[in-house]
Amino acid sequence: MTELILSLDLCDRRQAASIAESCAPYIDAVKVGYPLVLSAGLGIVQDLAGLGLPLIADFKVADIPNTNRLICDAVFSAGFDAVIAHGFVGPDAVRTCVEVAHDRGGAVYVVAEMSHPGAVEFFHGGVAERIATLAVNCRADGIIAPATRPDRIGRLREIVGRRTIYSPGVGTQGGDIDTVAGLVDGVIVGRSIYEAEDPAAEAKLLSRIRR
Ligand code: O7E
Repeated sequence: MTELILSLDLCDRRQAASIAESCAPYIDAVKVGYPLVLSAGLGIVQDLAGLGLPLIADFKVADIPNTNRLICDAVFSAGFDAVIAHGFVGPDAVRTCVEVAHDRGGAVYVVAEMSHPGAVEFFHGGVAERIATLAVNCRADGIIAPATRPDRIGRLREIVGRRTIYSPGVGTQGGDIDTVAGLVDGVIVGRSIYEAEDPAAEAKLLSRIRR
């Protein structure tokens, strides 16, 4: 089954909670990042806890090991179930995230390659492959790979094997959900759902990938 993950990039606490609640029957997890936490505060985690869905902290953690440890400790203390980290910071920094997450019963997903056009500037030419290898070596739970470039997902899958691949970039960024769903473990969708006239109806429509 391919998971459908709602990217809740809203800046209003009540609207975010209400959209997440209406979409909950059709989704498998909620991804919360800087836009929502910086606008609404960490209390949003408690608002969303009642949904009974895994909450993924998309803070793209990218610092020295000690700072990564402090960030990840705070993430799991706040009630998140998983954290997204950058891999370009190197194995010691990623391993620290993995240690904290696994100690707390959580998961770490490492960004191997990003979905926007400019990502090719640095991620191509072997870097994404090296980050995916690093994610495996550091025992991360999975990677993030771009729905906008399905061929790249295939290449990164060769490296990570059965580890989880979550993929953002469908809909508004141009990726095709049906093409990508067969290649990954979960598809991350933001604006196509939360900007729809009826977010729950759109989530229900996209939830066909869960079959
Ligand atoms: O384009 P949308 O509205 O469907 O939102 C996509 C979300 O995925 C948004 O939060 C964005 O920050 C995130 N994202 C990408 O779009 N591309 C990437 O390469 C990586 C991410 C991301 O979430 O990384 C961690 C999962």
